[in-house]
Amino acid sequence: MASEADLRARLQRAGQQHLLRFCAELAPEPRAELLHCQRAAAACARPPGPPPDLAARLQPLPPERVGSASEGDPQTRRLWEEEGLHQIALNKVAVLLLAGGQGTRLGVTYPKGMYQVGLPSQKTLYQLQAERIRRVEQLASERHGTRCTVPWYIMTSEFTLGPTAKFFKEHDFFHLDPNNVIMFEQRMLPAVTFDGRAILERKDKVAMAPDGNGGLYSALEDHQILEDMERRGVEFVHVYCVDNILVRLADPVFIGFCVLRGADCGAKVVEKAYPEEPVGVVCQVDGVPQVVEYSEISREVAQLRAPGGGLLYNAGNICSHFFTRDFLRMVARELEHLLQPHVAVKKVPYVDEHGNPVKPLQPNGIKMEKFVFDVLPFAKNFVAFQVLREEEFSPLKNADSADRDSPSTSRRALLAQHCRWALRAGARFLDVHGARLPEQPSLPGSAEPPAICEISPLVSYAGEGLEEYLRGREFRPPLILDEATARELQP
Ligand code: UD2
Repeated sequence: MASEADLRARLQRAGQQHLLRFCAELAPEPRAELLHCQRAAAACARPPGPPPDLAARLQPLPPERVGSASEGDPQTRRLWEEEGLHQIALNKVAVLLLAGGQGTRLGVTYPKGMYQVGLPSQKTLYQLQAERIRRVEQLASERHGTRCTVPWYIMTSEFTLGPTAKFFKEHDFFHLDPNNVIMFEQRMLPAVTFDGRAILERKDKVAMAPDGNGGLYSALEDHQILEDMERRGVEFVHVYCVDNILVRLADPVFIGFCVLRGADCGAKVVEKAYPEEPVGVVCQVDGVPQVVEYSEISREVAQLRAPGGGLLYNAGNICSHFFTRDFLRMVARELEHLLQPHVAVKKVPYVDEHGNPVKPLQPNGIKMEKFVFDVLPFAKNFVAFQVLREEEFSPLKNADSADRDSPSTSRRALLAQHCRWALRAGARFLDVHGARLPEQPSLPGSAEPPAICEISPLVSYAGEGLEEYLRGREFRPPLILDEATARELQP
């Protein structure tokens, strides 16, 4: 390990000598911790910004690389679903949650998975996800007459591991077997000033932040996750974003589509709602599949229109990825060092030259993040899978003061979906006077669904199996169809 003198010299060469300004006054332990962090800071090269002349190198994905959950014929969709359920029944499918983010835009200090968007059931995002795992295991078991397990890997960070582990223990892992819920921590990277100097958060601590959801690949190696997957027989992994309330964990249709196409890498996409929508664009750069993040695509390119009038670059990444375990192993062991950090401009608390803590009102530094989708160019056979936004994508990013991607929009999206499912299964809703409520997707001039109806994931994963409980029945809202109510309604 480098001596303090070597390190001081190295920091001097890297223009980071300021980091040792308070070193002399520190006690031995925090001093050692600070020196340890300097090794990370000194190693951090100045990340590149978005590549120049990107616009000239972009093309939309060719149609042959894109499948559709809604446009294909129902028979094909059923084939995909059958294949997915078969792989799940063979214990070959796992889900991996990217849960290391700090959720600053939402304005909460705890992990986003613990957030309640105000559903009648008061369920959190973590609980909805856990129950979807249990339901998809049940669907595969019933279809193939065998018990099966979808292991749940959860990548956390220094900020989220403690509270998440405590939350799961307090909720008895939502009745999942704790042996099948594997939490592991991603690495951290130092925050730096605009001229590349690491920032002191305290006299004895360099400001650090999680290394991005692309930190997954080194974290897989750090914690022998791929070996654990191999021991369990897992071949296919669904990697997903914590804050999409409609996320379909281990979606059999998506898994089946990717497996039957022989893909090693897949990404779910939705039609972008507007040019500036904060989603990556799945496209090709120099003929190779890639995602260009919303923070790195130019306004001109984002606004380009296709001949039909729609956005030319309309494949919006929803952070829901399919990988084979072999592909993950190749990336983690051979290619991870090629992943370049991206620059995120942030407000980073720091100590000034007198050691006084300062909370900046304007962005004063950058955090470097790797992106999970930067591995797409390494794929031998990448496929995109287009899904319906109203069925599969409503991200929780902002506090309710925002008009998009907020707790209210998330809550409405889920309840509107369940209301649609119930009406499609033959339920009818009545108002307080006993008159039928309108059956259109939402009330006139409002985003609220015509009736409050929440269906537990334990009763239905994607709207299936509801007719036996609902056909021909009339309900006064709110209808909460959980397992107990379903048993009462059972014919
Ligand atoms: C992500 C996608 C974007 C689009 C959007 C949809 C990336 C890089 N960008 O943008 O293309 O799909 O979501 O909502 O995926 N996370 C970690 N560790 C970290 C940072 C983030 O696990 O160090 C997790 C985070 O907890 C979340 C996911 O990665 O589950 C996405 O992170 P985000 O919300 O910061 O990404 P966002 O919304 O900027």
